[in-house]
Amino acid sequence: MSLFLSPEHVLQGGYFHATLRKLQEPNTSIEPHNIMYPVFLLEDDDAVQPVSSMPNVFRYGINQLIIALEDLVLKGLKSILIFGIVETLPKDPTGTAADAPSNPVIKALPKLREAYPQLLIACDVCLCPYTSHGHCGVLTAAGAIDHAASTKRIAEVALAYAKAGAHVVAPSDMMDNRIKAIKDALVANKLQNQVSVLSYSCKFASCMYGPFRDTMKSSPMEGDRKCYQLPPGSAALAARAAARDVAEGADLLMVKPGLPYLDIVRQTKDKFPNHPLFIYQVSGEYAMISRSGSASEVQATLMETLTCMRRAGADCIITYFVPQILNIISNKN
Ligand code: PB1
Repeated sequence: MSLFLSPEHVLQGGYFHATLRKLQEPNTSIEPHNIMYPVFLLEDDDAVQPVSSMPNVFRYGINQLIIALEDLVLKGLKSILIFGIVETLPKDPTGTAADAPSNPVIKALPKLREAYPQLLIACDVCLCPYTSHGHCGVLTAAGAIDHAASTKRIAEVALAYAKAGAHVVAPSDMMDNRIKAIKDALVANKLQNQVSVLSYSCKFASCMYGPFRDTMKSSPMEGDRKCYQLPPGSAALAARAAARDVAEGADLLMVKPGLPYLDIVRQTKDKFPNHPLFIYQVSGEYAMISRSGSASEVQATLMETLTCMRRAGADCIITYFVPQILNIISNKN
């Protein structure tokens, strides 16, 4: 047996230098267009409220959100995802406030479009922040999801946000066939070439949404969301959900939560390489990383996590860490 390993077994010559390492990590860069900033919008235009369970995350009225976004846009922010929160508007079984003219999202969209013409503005579309029962759809008298009523209602809300100025509507409800209902509504209103549909296609019934539900006051009053969000152990249902949404016309796909579901990210990207794929790094993931150590340790853990998400196939990562990431990118440049 030779004293020397065969040459092809000596790998360190391929990554001893930083530039070589970059060449070994294709498609994992983190640039401003690879991140999307989720923001919470209150009814009170001038309010700013910290989110106790999520350090450095705030709930804003539109006037304060416009101020808060200014520095981030200067640092390169490319896209945001808006979640409306109602405190005075009434909640009811069909989520009437979701597309009421006084809804904070509908009121904010024209102002955001005017303040930041280049910013891509996505709106989460769901009933749970607006329903008295806290579920993401409309319920039957027996308390089950009313499929037809839910998809009709979700499409109505998506169309209202599209008409108010959203570039992207992102239905997070997980109802079957809501993508087709939304696309049909956009086509019927001649908006299909001005508004994109970002489907929360592979969204799991995760226990990592707690901080979000606390700040949104959007937990189900009874039961859970396991009959419409995917079972965490089912890669098969995730594959079928993504195929369903692609067939119904989704422009953009998503896997949510992120880090524990990178196998789903890879399977989705391999199956649908021509659809931009988003990961939602959810509130529970944010809380875990935020508390993972010193500021420098949090930064290192965050960037490693984002690199792994990009390696798994994510094109864009929805993350509450956007301000920190933009600072890291700015400092690098
Ligand atoms: O950061 C997060 O935890 C996001 C939670 C997510 C927002 N799209 C939802 C998950 C849930 O509460 O079930 C909201 C569902 N419409």
